[in-house]
Amino acid sequence: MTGAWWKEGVVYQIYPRSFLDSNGDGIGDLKGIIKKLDYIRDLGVDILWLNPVYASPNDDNGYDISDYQDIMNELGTMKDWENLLAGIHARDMRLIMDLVVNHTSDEHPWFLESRSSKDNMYRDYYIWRPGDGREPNNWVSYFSGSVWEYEEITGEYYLHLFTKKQPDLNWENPRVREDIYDMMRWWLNKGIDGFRMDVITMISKAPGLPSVEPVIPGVYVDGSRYYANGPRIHDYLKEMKRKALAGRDVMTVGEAPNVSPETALSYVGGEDPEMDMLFQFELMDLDRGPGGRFDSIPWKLTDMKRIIEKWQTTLHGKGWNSNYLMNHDQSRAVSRFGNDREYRVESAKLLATLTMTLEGTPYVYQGEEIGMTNAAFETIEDYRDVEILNHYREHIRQGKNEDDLLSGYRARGRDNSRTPMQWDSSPNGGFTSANPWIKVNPNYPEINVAADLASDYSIIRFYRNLIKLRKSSESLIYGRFQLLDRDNPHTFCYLREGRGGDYFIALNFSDTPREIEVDGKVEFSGECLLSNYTGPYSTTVDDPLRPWEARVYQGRRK
Ligand code: TEU
Ligand code: CA
Repeated sequence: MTGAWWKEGVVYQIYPRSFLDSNGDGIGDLKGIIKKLDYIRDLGVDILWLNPVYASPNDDNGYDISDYQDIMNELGTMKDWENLLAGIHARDMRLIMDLVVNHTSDEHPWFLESRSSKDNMYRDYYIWRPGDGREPNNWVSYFSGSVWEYEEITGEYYLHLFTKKQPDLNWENPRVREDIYDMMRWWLNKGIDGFRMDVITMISKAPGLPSVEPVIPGVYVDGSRYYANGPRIHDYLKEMKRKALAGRDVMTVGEAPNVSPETALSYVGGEDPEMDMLFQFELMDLDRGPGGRFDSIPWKLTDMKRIIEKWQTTLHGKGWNSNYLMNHDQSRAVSRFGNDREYRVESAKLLATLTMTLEGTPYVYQGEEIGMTNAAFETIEDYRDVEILNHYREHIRQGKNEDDLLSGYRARGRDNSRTPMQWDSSPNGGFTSANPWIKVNPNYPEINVAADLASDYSIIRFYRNLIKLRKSSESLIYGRFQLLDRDNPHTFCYLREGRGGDYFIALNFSDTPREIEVDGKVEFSGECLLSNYTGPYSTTVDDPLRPWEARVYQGRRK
C-alpha cells in the first residue's frame, strides 16, 4: 500500500487533563502522557491527537487560548512538550495538535488590546457592533444565552459563538489570518504532523450578521445558517492551505458541524482538497431530540446504517472519511450505542469493529479501548463542563425540573467522556494520587487497563488484533462499502470490496441472537477471520450472531 500515512493510520485521541497526572495535583499532564507512550504504541495506533495544551485560563478546558505559542502551566512546560513530541516520533508515531482559531480567550493579548479602545490595531481582530441597548442580533450561543457580550469600556458588543470568554476572531481582517498562518508555521516547524481544526467551518460569518426571523425580544435562536459554511469559508481555507500547509507532509481534519456528505466534498473533495478529512456530526445527532442539546431520544440502527452508508458512498473515490463514535464532546460510545451492562465487553468490541472496518481514518478516544462507560454523576456539583453549568443555571432560572436536567446531562453531557482514564484498581484508578479535578467513575476497580489486560476477554487485545487486521488489507482501508441489510433493525451487515480481497462484516446490535440475513447472496470462502466472542463457539454464517457479536469474514457478493 502506498497511500497517505493518514489514510492508512489509526488515530488515538488524548484529553490531556484526564489522561494521567504525573505530579500529584489532580490534573493530567504532558509528563503523564510521556509515561504511557509505550502503552499507546502497543495498541498499534499511528497518530496521536492532543486536545488543546496551550496557555489558557481554562474557561472551556483549553479551548480558550490566551497564548498560542505557550503551554498551559497545569499541563507542563514547552520542554515537556518537546520531550513528548520526541517520544512520539521515536516510536514511529505522529502528533497532531488542536488548532482553535475561530476564537481566542478574552485574556489573549489581542483581545485585551481590542477591548481597550475603538481605535487600536487590534480592534478589528474581533467582531464588534453597536447595539442600542439590545444585542446586535438574536443568535444563541452554544453555551447558553446571546452570542453578544456588552463591553462597557467602548460601549459596544463583541461576538462569541461559545462562552463570553471565547470572543470570535474576525477572519475578514487579513492581519488576523496572517498571524494565524504564522503561528501554524511555527508549530509545523517545531515538527508536528498536522492539525485538528476546531469548528473550522464556522470562521466565515455572513455579511451583516443578520438576525433569524422572526425576532422575539429576549429569545435567542440557532444562527448557524449565517456562520456555518459561510460565504468566504473556502477562500480562507484555500489561503490557509497555500500559506501555512502547502509543501508539507501533514494531515488536517476539520471539525464540521452542519455538514452533509455533499457539503463535505466541497472541503475534502477534488484535486487539491482544502482539508484531508472532516468530523461529521450526523451520527452524533442520532439520539438528539427536538428539545435541544440535552434532549436524548432512543436512536435507531436503521438510521445509523443509513447515515454511514451515505457518508461511505458519497465520499468513496472523491474524498476521505473520518470515523469516530465518540470524543471529548460526546458521551461514551459503549453507553450510548452499546449495552454497557450485560454486554459491555462484547459491545465495546463490536463498536471497535465498526470503526475499524469502514472506509476512512479510524479515531479511538482514550478509554474507549477498555470500554469505559458514562460518568455516574448524581448532583450538579460533580459536573465541570461550562456547557452543562451554563445550561443548568439558565434552565433552573426558567423553573425547569432539576431531575430532568440531570438526566439529560447523564445521557448526552460532555463530562461523560472527560472522567479520568482508569489505569488500575488503586485509588482514583491510578490516575492521580491527589484529588482529581473531576470525579473518577466509581467502576474503576473493575474497569481499568490492568484488569483488561489480565482478562481473557481483553478489549485492548481485541483492538490490537483488529488494527493488525485492518492494516493487513488494502480492502479494509480503501475498499468500497456496500450495505447488505438496510431495513434490519437489529443487525448491520456490509461488504468491503477491493483489490485486497472482499470482506464481509456482520454486527448484532441487540441483546438476543440474530440470524445473518442479507439482501442478495453473499459467497464466503474460508473461516471467520475475527469474532468478538472467544471460546468454543462456532462462527459459520449459518450460526446466528450472539448478542452484540461482531464477525469479520472473507466473502463476496454473488
Ligand atoms: O466543539 C464545537 C461543537 O460544535 C460541539 O462539539 C460542541 O462542543 C457541542 O456540540 C456543544 O453543544 C469544539 C470543541 O470540540 C469543544 O470542546 C469546544 O468547547 C468548542 O469547539 C469551542 O472551542
Ligand atoms: Ca498534574
